[in-house]
Amino acid sequence: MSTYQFPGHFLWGGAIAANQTEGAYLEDGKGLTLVDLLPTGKKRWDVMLGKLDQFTPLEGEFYPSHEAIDFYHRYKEDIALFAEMGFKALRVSIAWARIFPNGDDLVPNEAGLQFYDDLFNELRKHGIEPVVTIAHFDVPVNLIEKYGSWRDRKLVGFFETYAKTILKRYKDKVKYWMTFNEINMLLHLPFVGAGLVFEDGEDQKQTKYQAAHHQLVASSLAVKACHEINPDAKIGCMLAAGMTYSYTCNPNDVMDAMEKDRESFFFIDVQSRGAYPGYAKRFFKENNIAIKMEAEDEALLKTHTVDYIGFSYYASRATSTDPEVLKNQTAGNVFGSIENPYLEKSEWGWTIDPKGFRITANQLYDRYQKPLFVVENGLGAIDEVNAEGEVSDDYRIEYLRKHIDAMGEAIEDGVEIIGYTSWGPIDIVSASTGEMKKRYGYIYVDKDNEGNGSLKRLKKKSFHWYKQAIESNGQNL
Ligand code: BGP
Repeated sequence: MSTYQFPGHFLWGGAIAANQTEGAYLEDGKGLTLVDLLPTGKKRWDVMLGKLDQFTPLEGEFYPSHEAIDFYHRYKEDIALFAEMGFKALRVSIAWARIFPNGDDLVPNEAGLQFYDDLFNELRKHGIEPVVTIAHFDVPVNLIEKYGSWRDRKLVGFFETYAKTILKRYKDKVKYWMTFNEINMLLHLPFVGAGLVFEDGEDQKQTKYQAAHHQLVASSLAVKACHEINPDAKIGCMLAAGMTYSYTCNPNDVMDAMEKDRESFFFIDVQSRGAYPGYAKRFFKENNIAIKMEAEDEALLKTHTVDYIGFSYYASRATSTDPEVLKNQTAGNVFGSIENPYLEKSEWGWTIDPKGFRITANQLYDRYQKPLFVVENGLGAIDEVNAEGEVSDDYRIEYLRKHIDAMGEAIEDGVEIIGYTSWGPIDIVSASTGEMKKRYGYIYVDKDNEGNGSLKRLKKKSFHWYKQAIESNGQNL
């Protein structure tokens, strides 16, 4: 029997992103974003790593974001299902290119603005709080082609205009905001995180950290604007979290694990504490990285820090400095990791580690002393519709039960957590693979990897389980 208690106004719900869900990729004036250029398969990875400089869509290739699950036209039906589960919150993202199709337009696209008005109205009608990510992996293509994306300081201004536009427009409808989804992803998937495509021989580290600086400044400008526009609103950062274990108690391994975690904390240290940490300055010096700043940047970062720490947690990582141990790399992870013999893995090689979730939450709270918001967590798995037309996803229930329990334990440890929006409450396109077969949902969507299917929605077994978890405020798991 658990001893923990979730807070009374805990924001239970789910999280989706525009580019993985909406489809309608050129409808009502929307411009192309980088995700619209990501096909399925191996080429997707090449582009995501910024390896290709030619990313024109090719005839015959399948681009999953183009239709996704057609949420753009079906959101009412989907929101009704979320409401039936008792959702208190839905995390969505706004597609930058629905609002500014080219990213550098002088006036916003009214049809795009109207879509999100309608979406937020629908959520409010069901008593569901929208939690909105301003940028979730979808830089407008024009900004990549014309400016080289976030490597150019001009992106800060374009982003600020976009952020101010939506912060103003939805100020009476949205109370919770987030700036950049998984901001640390910029280091691992530079095209997805920041639209970066590298020239041959380019100093990639220099470019990435300069782009990171631009995003950090842009993020603090959004925080500033948010607080000015609506002093009651809360705006957070968003980290792809997951702690790194040291493989042994050898201090070299422990140091290595600390440094790996700091690659990610670096971003949040700036967004939450308001300054570049000493270890980052040392890293820049040792790697000949020179960040170009403008006079007001440091003051801006210092003054406009985030209100809460949003993070995703799927898996933990492990590291070693022993070349023999390093040979045992796990496949399928965006973050490099060696095999952890104590943990099971998902079909995509992601470790299943609920205790790591509790440790991660404690780590983040110890470090930042700000409310945490778990804005992604879940199990990507292959689901089968059985002969009775049902999906018995007990493995998913098992994963979520253990993770929600671990979150309860973290709360009992004294960690302040304001909400939990599990990833992909309805099946959507996978970000890393572009596949439909990697499913996270409580609601099944009839669509396959090649884009075939009726798009019909079907409640899985986990639908009823999550409903009861929410109803009991996390007591009945
Ligand atoms: C995070 C992203 C999401 C997402 C999730 C699951 O990195 O913020 O956009 O999709 O991971 O990843 P995947 O879809 O690759 O399984």
